[in-house]
Amino acid sequence: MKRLLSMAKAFALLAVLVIFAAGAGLAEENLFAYGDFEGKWKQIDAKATSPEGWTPRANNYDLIGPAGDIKYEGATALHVVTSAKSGAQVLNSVGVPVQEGTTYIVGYWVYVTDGGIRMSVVDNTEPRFYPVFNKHHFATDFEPGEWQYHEIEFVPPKGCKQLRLSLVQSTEREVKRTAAYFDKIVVRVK
Ligand SMILES: [Ca+2]
Repeated sequence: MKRLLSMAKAFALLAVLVIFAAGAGLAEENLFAYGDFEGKWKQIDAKATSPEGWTPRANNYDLIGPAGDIKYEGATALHVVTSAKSGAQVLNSVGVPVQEGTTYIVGYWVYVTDGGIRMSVVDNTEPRFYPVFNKHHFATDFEPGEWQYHEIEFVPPKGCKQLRLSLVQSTEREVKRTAAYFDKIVVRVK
C-alpha cells in the first residue's frame, strides 16, 4: 500500500513537471511580458494610468488607461487617445533583449476609432545618444472600429542588443488626434 502511494506521488510529481515544462515552453515563445495589458496599472497624472512595462511621454496624450469594454483578449486592453502632435511618441515599452541577425516578429492587435497610429520598433541599446538602429517601422491602413492584426518583421543589425516598442501619433505625416486600443502585443523569433 505504501509503495502504491509513493508511486502515485511520483506520477503526480511527473504530471506537474510535464505541465510546468509545457508552460515554460509557451512562455519562451513570447519575449515581451507586457503586451496583454492584464498586469498592474499605475496612475501617472490626471490623464494617464499607465500599464506595467510602459512609460508615457508627457504632453503627448489626452488619455492613457485600461479598457474593459473594448478588448481583444482577457479582461483588459490599452486605450490611448493622443494629443495632436506630429510624430510624437505616446508610450514606450521597457527594453526587450534581442540578438543581432535573428529575425523577430512583433505582432499586435489594434482597434482604431479615430485617426491613425503607428507601432515602432526602435533600437534601445545603450548608449542611446548614438542608436545603432533608430529607423521606425510603420503599420498603416487601419480600418476604424474593428480589431485588426498587424505584424512587423525586424532583424536587429550589428551592435543592436535591445529593442523597445513605441506607440507613435499618426500613421503618416497627418497631424490628428487619435483614439485607439491595443491588445495582445507579442514579440517572438520568426
Ligand atoms: Ca488583454
